[in-house]
Amino acid sequence: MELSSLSASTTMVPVLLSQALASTHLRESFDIPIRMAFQPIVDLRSKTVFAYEALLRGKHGEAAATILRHVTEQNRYAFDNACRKQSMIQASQWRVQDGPARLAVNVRANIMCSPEACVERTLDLADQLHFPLSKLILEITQHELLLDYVYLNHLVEKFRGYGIHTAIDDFGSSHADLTLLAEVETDIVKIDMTLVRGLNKNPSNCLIVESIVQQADRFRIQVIAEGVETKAEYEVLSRMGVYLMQGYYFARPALAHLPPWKAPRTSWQSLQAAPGIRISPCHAESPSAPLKTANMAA
Ligand SMILES: [Ca+2]
Repeated sequence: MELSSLSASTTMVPVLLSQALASTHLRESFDIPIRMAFQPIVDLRSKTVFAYEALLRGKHGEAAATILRHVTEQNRYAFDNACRKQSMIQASQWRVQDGPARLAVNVRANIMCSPEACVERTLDLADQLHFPLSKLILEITQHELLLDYVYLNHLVEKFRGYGIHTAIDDFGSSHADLTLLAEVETDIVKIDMTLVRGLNKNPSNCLIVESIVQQADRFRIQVIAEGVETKAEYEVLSRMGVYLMQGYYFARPALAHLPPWKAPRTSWQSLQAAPGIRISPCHAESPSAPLKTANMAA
């Protein structure tokens, strides 16, 4: 593919990119064996799996940290490629591409790892593995997005042109800058588990999440809530109109197969406010009380 057009909007990134590609160190391979655990992101509206996120593990299921400690600036690019390749291999083995669900892959590429090369390499890998591009979601962490919004929008558009979806990952894990949703037009935003966990008992976090949901809705960005572990969290998020969720409440990650998930007894639809009623889901004591903020349910 033609990469030169991607770099036209900035100068800093291409310079560093050319330096990076010139470095022989970045051609190192990543030799530590890895596997991926898959965790479903569920669609509570349709009771289907929206996507499976591939989560890094060691060969025998060791935690991601045991692998990440071997990642250096020199092998980071090879590591990132190895993760995407392994994710697509396992997804192909489990025939993800034959069903409605997508494959969500984390992109850890930082400025030295060339987001442009990430596009090219992802296309090559998908081609080699016959994995349909329309089935891919690339999750890019908020930290990576701080590089250059204009430049990254070019990348997002490039991916979109190939039918690949993109998501802002871990949104709110550091500085939840709502303008980011307007600046970088990804298809999806994933709200970080640090905001989601216990939000039914934390009015501040609840209101932050509600603001993110409202802002995303304005820009027609889909919202995924990460780290949902309890019925109460599920219910508050549902009342906000969030219908894509991921977390132990639905299914834990699995290494050897695509894990099944269990729909909650209380349906998502039953948690929606009646048309015309404005309620705030952030009132833990009296969730049905009339409120200050609008319910985001469509
Ligand atoms: Ca992720």
